[in-house]
Amino acid sequence: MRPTSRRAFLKRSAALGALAALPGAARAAPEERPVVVATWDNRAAVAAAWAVLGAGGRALDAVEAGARVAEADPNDTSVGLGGLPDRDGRVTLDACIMDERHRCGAVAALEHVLHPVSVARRVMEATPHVMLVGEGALRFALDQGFERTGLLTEASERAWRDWLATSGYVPPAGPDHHDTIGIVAVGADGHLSGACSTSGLAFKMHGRVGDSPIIGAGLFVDDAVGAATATGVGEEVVRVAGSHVVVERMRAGDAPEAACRAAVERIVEKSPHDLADVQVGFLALRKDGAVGGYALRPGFVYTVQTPDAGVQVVEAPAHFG
Ligand code: SD4
Repeated sequence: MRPTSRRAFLKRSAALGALAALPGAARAAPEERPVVVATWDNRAAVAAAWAVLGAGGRALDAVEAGARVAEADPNDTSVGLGGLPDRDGRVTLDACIMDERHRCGAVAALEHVLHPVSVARRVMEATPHVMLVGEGALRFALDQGFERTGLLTEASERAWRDWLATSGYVPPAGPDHHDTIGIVAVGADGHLSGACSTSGLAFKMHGRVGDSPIIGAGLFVDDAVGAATATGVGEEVVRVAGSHVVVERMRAGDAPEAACRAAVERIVEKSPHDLADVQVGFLALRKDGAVGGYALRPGFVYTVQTPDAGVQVVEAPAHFG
């Protein structure tokens, strides 16, 4: 544990004035730990993770606890219970988790299980594999004692039926419905972990998997450097292995926000698609506790908690500002 006083924090912030003053840059100062940061306004999830970290717990347990909060929230329409279904009306979930030893687990297109992040952790801990999908993932989860449950709520079923009535059965590609949780943390012991959980793009084709369960795309952790996670249109993130780009840029010396900007710019440079309607946001946590984010377009916020600055919801700067 490395307790930091407000005065020490201010002194460091002054020394790092340029970083602290960047528009949208979170005020987490280097050497401030523990730190937890999550995509979007996920304050309840961050609080759950913080409770684990504050008790001296592992970052891995913290990010799992945080992701589980979003998964159980019926009002979060992009994750777990109440997540908007695919175009066939089925809620299919994607999640992954990664720890400080490069151990990782993932599930994709998993149905009927409330906490895909915990199934992903079980894949990591109890199998020789990294990812299980669909029916196999469900069978594994049930074998492991996870309960089978319904995930479609009245509200999400109504939203699906409304969409069916007008959509011509074409999955939307726009920037709506983004609340996916990507959550990364560094513990007081200086070790990093991350998790990501989503129901994917609303009304997607059945079987579609985005970036969120893909190690290197929706999440990447390297305990020597930092951690990164992504949200938004997963196809664009997968195309550039986005979270891996962010971590590698930090390894090369970029600050977290600059590393996220580099990944966004990679998408802008490489995408074969018109990005007019597309949102992608990256979030990065460096091993020393510094945090930053960057998005394709305005509106991407993230929630960060540090010992001295408390909880902040920060809007990331954007490429198409
Ligand atoms: C996906 N990246 O499945 C996810 C969607 C998302 O907030 O982030 N929504 O492509």
